[in-house]
Formats: sequence, C-alpha cells, structure tokens
Amino acid sequence: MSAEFSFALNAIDGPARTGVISTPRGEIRTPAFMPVGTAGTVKAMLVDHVRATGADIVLGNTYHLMLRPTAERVASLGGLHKFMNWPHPILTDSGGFQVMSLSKLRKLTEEGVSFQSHIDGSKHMLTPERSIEIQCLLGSDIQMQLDECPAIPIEHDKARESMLLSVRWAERSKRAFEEKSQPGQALFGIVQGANYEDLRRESLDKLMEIGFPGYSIGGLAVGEGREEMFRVLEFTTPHMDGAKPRYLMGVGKPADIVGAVARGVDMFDCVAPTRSGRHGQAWTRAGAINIKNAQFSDDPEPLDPSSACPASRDYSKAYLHHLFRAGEYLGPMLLTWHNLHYYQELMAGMRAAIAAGGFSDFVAQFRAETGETIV
Ligand code: PRF
Repeated sequence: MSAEFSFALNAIDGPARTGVISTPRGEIRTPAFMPVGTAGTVKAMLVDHVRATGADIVLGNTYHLMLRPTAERVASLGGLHKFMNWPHPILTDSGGFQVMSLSKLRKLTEEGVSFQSHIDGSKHMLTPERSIEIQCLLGSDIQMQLDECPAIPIEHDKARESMLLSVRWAERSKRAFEEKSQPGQALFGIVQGANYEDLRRESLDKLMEIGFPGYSIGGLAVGEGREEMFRVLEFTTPHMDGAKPRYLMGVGKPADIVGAVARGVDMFDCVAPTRSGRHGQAWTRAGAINIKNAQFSDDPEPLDPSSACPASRDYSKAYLHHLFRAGEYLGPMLLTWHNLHYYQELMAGMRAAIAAGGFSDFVAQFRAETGETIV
C-alpha cells in the first residue's frame, strides 16, 4: 500500500465519475458513501458489520470527540482507529458545523468559534489551528478545514463575507496541517458561497489557489430543497479540479446521492441510513417504508430475500415490526444494518454502471423503481 494520498479515475460517464482514493490505511472506491460514526461508533453497529456492508471509510466528528472523551485521551490510547477498532480510513469533520447546530452560546470571530458544550456547559474555543490539532490527535486520514456554514436564506454581501472568512480559515488550516500532519494524511478545502454562482466560483478559485488534494462542497442540504441543491451543483462541479475527489457534505437520501453523482460528486456522508433506521424507516428498492406501520404486523417476507445482508434477508418484516413495537434494541440494530447495506449496494451499482458507460440507464431504472421524480 502506498504511503501517499492519491486519487485515480477509472471511468467517466457524462459528469459522473468512478475511481479510487488511495490512503496508507486502504482504498476508498468512489462514488463512496461514508457511514457517520460521530462519537467513535456507527450507532447500533459492530465495525465488522459496517465493513461487511461494503464501507471503505467512516466519518468521525471533531466536535463530539473533543468534548468526550477528548482528543488527548483518544491520542494517548493510540488514536481513533485503534480506539474504535476500525483499521480502515477515517474522515473527520472540522467541528464548526456541529458547533453551530448543537452547542449553546456560540460566538464566531475572525479567530474562530467559542462555545459551550451541549453535554456539560463547559467553555471551549475551536480555531482552524485547534481543529487541525484535534484531527491529527485523532489520527484522521482525511481532515476538513474549519469553515462557516451560514443559515439560509442569506443576502449576497453576508454570504460573501462568510465565504471569505472560510477561505481565510482554509489558509490557516493548511498551514497548521503542514506542521502537524503525518505523511499520507490529507486536508480538504470546503467550498461555500450559499446559492450564489459568483460566490461559489470565487470560493473555489481561492481554494484552488491555496491548493488541496480534495475539495468538499459545504453549505448545501441545509433546507434549500433537492432541486435547488442540484442547481448549485450544476454550476459548481464543472469548475472543480477534475483530478481531485469532490465531497458533498451531509448528503443525503438515496435520490440526493444518485442525482449528485450524476452531477459529478464522488463522496457522501449522511446520518439518514443510521438515524432513520433507528426510528423504523427502511430503504428498499421500491422506496422507503416505516416498519412500525400496522400493515407489516403479519408480513412474513424479509425486506429483501435476495440480499447478501443477514438483516435484510433473514428476518421477516413482521418480526422487525414486533421488535420496534416492543422497544427491543435489536430492531434499530437490524434496520441500521439493512439501510447501510442498501446504501452501499446503491454505491456499488453506480460504480459498476459508470464503469460500463451505462449510468443514464441506471438513473432511469432508479427513477422507475423508487418513483422518485427529481434525480
Ligand atoms: N461544513 C462542514 N460540515 C458540514 C457541512 C458544511 O457546510 C454540511 C452542510 N450540509 C454538513 N456537514 N464543515
């Protein structure tokens, strides 16, 4: 295995791409879905089962881990991979986005963001430098710059101000990363600029001038709707460096992902399969169902009899329905497992279709099977 971080494209079909990201901890096949392991665990899943669904990489969060058990403790115990028993690649988010959505009394300045913990009210400061220091203590393979993801709607001048702050933080993040990181680790810049074409362009130009081995697209999936998100992607991805991986942060539902791959995105993460699995929602080839609905109480069929995933194949819908109605832990465990497997099968299907030059047929079939109209 190479000690370098690199990205090789295998095939392109329209704007859609398939390739492989190589890291010292292993390869990531793209388009890739990264299960969210916020607090050092993909909730309700054993790591071996996460791996068996086809996941090449999982995501961790600076914000949660710095508060509990602390980055210094994880580092002294050998790093996040060892701590959570996941030897494969890990990507970490930088923390700013989570501070804004979770913490109390937060204050944003040029220096960074100060906030009070949502767990115990303790005071903390996250700067671009501290975020990188934490991500290095965790041992993250793919790190994110600290950025600001503004709430929408936002006026043009405010959006530009915020985007320029994120660019200045990108520069500081890169300097800190060059000082603290290990060979083979990578830092991605994050494109912001709300839904303004000129701002997305300016953000991208400035980030590409600083230079990163991959670029994230932030500030989307914040309530703008699928059509608007696709519109922003359509004027953003064509200007991105084609030789670098493109990561759409916090996206999404299956139709969001298929549509974003069709618009040139390579990497995704989202709590949807895990969170909704814990709440009784299961994705199937015919769309999403809620297993708690009375219609499943006598249904002897599994979610997918032809699946390679035990959760999808070996338990009837009636049993899954019963587990949820009875409040049993196994219900959320099995549906999380099923959903993650469904997502990874979807990614594998897209990779194969792009490699075979048949991605538009794949999208047409996805529409027909799921009934999704906007893809
Ligand atoms: N920035 C960061 N993390 C994120 C986002 C962002 O804009 C989003 C937006 N969907 C999710 N996660 N750093």
